[in-house]
Amino acid sequence: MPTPTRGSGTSPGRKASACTPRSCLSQNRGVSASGHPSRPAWWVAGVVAGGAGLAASYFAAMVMSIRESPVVAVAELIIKLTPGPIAEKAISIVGQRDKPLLVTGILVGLALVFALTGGLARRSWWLTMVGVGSVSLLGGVAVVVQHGSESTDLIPVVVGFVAWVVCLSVLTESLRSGERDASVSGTATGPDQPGGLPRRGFLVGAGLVAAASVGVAVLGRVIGRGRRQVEAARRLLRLQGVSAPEPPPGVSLDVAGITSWQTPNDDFYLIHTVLIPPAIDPKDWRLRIHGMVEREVVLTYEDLMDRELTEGWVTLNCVSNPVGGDLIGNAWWSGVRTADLLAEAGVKDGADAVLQTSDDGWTCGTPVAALTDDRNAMLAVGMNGEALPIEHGFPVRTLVPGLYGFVSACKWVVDWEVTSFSEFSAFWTDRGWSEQAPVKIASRIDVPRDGDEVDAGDVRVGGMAWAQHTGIGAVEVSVDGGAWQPAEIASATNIDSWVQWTANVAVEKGNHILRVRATDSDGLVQTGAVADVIPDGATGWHQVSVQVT
Ligand SMILES: Nc1nc2c(c(=O)[nH]1)N[C@H]1C(S)=C(S)[C@@H](COP(=O)(O)O)O[C@H]1N2
Ligand SMILES: [Mo]
Repeated sequence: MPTPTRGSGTSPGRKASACTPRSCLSQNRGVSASGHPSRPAWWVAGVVAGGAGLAASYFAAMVMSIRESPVVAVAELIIKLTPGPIAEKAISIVGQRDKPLLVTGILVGLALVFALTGGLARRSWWLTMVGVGSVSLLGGVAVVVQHGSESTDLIPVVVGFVAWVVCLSVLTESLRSGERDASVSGTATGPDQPGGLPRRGFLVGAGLVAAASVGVAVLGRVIGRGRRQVEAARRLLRLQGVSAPEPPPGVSLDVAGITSWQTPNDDFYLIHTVLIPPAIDPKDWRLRIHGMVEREVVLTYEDLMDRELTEGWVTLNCVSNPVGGDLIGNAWWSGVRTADLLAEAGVKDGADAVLQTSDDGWTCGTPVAALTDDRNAMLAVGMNGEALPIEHGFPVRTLVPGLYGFVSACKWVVDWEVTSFSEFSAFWTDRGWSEQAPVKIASRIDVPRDGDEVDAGDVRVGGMAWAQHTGIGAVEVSVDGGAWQPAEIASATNIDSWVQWTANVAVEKGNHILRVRATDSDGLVQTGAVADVIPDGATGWHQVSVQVT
């Protein structure tokens, strides 16, 4: 971080902070005569750095599909705070262009503020940060008071703030070192001296930052527009046949702090390799089923929706979920059975795999057997009663109960090549993961949490367990490696969803280790042997340590 500099000869601090923008400028101008001809360069640094902050916040807002940039939030706040008569007067003067004019006015005002912070940075970095912080805070407040805002809407403001500070720090540092050189040599070879290296360095730096800002803003605009259109198309969809039931009775135990049985879409874990999820309009979506088939099939979204939908509660697991981890969620999914689609295409003898490709180029290989047996493998269009969220694969993704996501749950799926495992290698298998990967039996303690302090006596322990596509038969807990004690398990409505479990265990004062293990409905007991997530899923018993007082 740059440190406050001398330079003007006046001490920074109270005096500078007390001046109005106008007097600041004139003070600066006065000082300018005393041998520091670089003032405009500092203003330029301020404007370029502030512009970078704006561009970064706009980009973040577009990528996150937040309706608008913080600047628009400020404009809306101003509109809201403007007394009616004044607003009417303004509108009668400028007419329909009131909003673009307001935004332009804010941008011009911001440019002045940016220039000021650049000038201020020369005298006091501390004061500069107060200025930058106040402006960012104003943006944050405007975002928060917007109707229906969420806390994540603040991310673009934070991104903009950081970009602003970083760029201002870098650009002013190059000016500062120029002034330092000048004062050391006692001659006027400051940043504005022709041929002076700091000056050229500064100009190149400022030019690069400005160009990058424009690039980032344009990219944000392109992404934002595509996403907005698809978001709009998604909102307008009325999915015939997609229902949104409540969780079945009995699946939820009354244990404080236990994970909810149904995972809301907003809380559902996200794993994908692309930075920016594809935005696909349903009317542009196609799935081509080809390869070792009797007849090639090309499906449109309408074709899919014309079919009978299958629905069900299914838990989706990530193979990268460590023991006790939370890369897992349970939702109500709606879609078309993959078995029906593959029957239509007619899988030829010898084909044992479907190579699935996403619109983003990601691939996975899924056994034909899992896509055609009696499990409800589906091309999903609905998640918890609404159209798939864009991040979860809108408009269509694959979902195969019992297989980890990396070998089955292709999001934004557009291509199915029916083939054989010996013929290809998919994205994660190229990176050391297994070709085939059924979900392993596992269990997790949610409460108490690792490191919690609990009262001596009976401690209520609870968590989740899953043995996908086999079903959970029993869950047991053990204290300090002692005998396994049976836990109560909630009613399991199906074999593809996780279950909640709970147990009361007696503990005495001191430090204790609680462990859990599950048994599936075939009698297979979860192994305590510890294995890493690579290549086909972690194993081992989850444990927490508690302090009993
Ligand atoms: N296109 C695409 N699909 C993908 C992935 C991906 O990286 N790209 N990741 C997979 C993995 S590893 C998992 S665990 C699941 C996660 O699905 P979710 O993000 O909807 O929870 O999606 C699968 N589908
Ligand atoms: Mo995953």
